[in-house]
Amino acid sequence: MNEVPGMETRVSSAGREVVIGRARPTVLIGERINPTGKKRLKESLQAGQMDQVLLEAEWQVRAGADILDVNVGAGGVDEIKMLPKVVAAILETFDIPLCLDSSHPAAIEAALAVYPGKPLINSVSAEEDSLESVLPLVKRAGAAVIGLALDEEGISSDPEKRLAAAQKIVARAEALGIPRSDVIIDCLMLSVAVNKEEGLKTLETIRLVRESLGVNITLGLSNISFGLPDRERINGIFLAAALGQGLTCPIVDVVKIKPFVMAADLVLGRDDYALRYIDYYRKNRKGGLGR
Ligand code: THG
Repeated sequence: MNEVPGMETRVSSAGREVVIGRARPTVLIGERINPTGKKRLKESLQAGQMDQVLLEAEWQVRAGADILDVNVGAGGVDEIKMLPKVVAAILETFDIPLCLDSSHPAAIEAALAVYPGKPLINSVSAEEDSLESVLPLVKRAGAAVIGLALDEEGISSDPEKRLAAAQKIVARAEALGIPRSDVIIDCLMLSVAVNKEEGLKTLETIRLVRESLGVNITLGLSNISFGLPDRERINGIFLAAALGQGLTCPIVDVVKIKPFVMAADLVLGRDDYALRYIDYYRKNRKGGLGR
């Protein structure tokens, strides 16, 4: 009815462009280059070695990741030194757009200096400090950015307040000359083990952001199942609901979630004559999809 039209976000590496938009196949941002909960990756980063990073990158690329999130945050790791080093090592081997994930703007700035294309920056929030430190970097680099729908008061349990935070980020980006199409909103996801309403709140936030801003939308999907058994099933089921509402580029474990995405794109009208689904099935048929 009064919904604003959806828009497309383009990100790139040296030789590959990825386009994110609601009329297109779901874009998967691979989450595994992140030392949280991964002892070997953490130890290798602390030692300045790239072998584990490249192994995680290879798995995700082979599983069908479109973009790789790169986060090197861990005790004993100097992010300003390591983020550019890891970014350069990945891009030497894989021609795939990256999502530069750090809570330190200085680390993002250092990584931007070695990045050859148009990356995604993860992230800015509606907090004044964050807007002032991150958006100028996004503008100068001509990058795209993930905006977290939270402000000084944290993650609101009210979807309208999350929308207000998203609106603030978009307005401040546009005021600096960053096009709205280069802002991707993270509608935020908390565990349903803590509060049964979390899934519904996130779905309502996605609807509000889609209708009022038209921008692309991401989520750290696996947060929904934190603390629960059989997380893959929960993540896959919620993913379908969120994609139906307007999610376009979730941050996920691509190896585990890809089969669900192929099926979701098929049933949500993003797969002409089921060609992508059938092609994926043929290439992975040993024991069925994803096994
Ligand atoms: N929004 C945005 N960026 C984000 C998040 C988000 N970046 C970080 C995170 N959330 C997404 N990345 C991860 C990375 C790892 C895991 C979850 C999300 C993870 N690790 C396993 C664990 O903790 O149990 C352990 C390692 C393993 O996979 O074996 O789940 O929400 N914008």
